[in-house]
Amino acid sequence: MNDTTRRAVIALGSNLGARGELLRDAVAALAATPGIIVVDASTPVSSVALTLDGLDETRPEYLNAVAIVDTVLDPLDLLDALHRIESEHGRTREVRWGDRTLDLDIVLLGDLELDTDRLTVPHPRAAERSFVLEPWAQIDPEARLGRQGRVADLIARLPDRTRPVPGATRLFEPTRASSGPSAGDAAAPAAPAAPAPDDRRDDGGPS
Ligand code: A4P
Ligand code: MG
Repeated sequence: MNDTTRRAVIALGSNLGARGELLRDAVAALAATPGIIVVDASTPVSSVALTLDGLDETRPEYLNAVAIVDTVLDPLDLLDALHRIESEHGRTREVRWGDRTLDLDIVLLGDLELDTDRLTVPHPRAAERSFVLEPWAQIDPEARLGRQGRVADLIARLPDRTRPVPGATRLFEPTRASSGPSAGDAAAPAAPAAPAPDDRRDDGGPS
């Protein structure tokens, strides 16, 4: 931990298991992690699986979402926290870009620019991914991806779109204390939103 609070953007993805529940639990796990305060989180969207061979409609569809957090964790400690949450939610690693119960990526970490063996921020592939940019713009229409510019402009250049999930709800409801444009008070965590009764299902909402 350090004295600097940074605002981070975390991308969540799941295409195996109880996807909607896994994403909601992951946001709750972020909120329960010392040194992390969840500020906001999007509603899950549906996206075709992107594999190393391209978009693959024969693979299970993903639910993707984005969470905005404030954190005093050092970058690698934040990455370790995300890996711990992934492991606790059944994540295994057999194939790169393979099917997974839970993937948590750091899209942006304040204005840090890092390119190390373990961590690259801003995330090097985020600008090409509607499944990252669209849920992000949903909760922060003015968002910027570092030097790559406005998220809304990046979305406009992409060929594909995510799809809304009928009946899905936000993974976290911001409180007045936790919302706002700057990194907040790390001593005052906000509680994750209680799930809607019909939202704790495999797909994040009715089909
Ligand atoms: N790593 C480096 N930088 C970061 C970062 N900013 N955030 C390292 C998180 N991790 C970062 O990741 C491999 C290693 O990347 C980590 O150990 C960490 O040290 P991983 O999660 O083990 O494996 P991965 O996710 O298969 O690899 P990669 O290259 O990170 O994949 P991506 O780019 O995250 O893509 N299709 C849809 N529709 N929706 C998705 O969410 N996700 C992926 C994964 C592929 N296709 C998808 C989706
Ligand atoms: Mg990952």
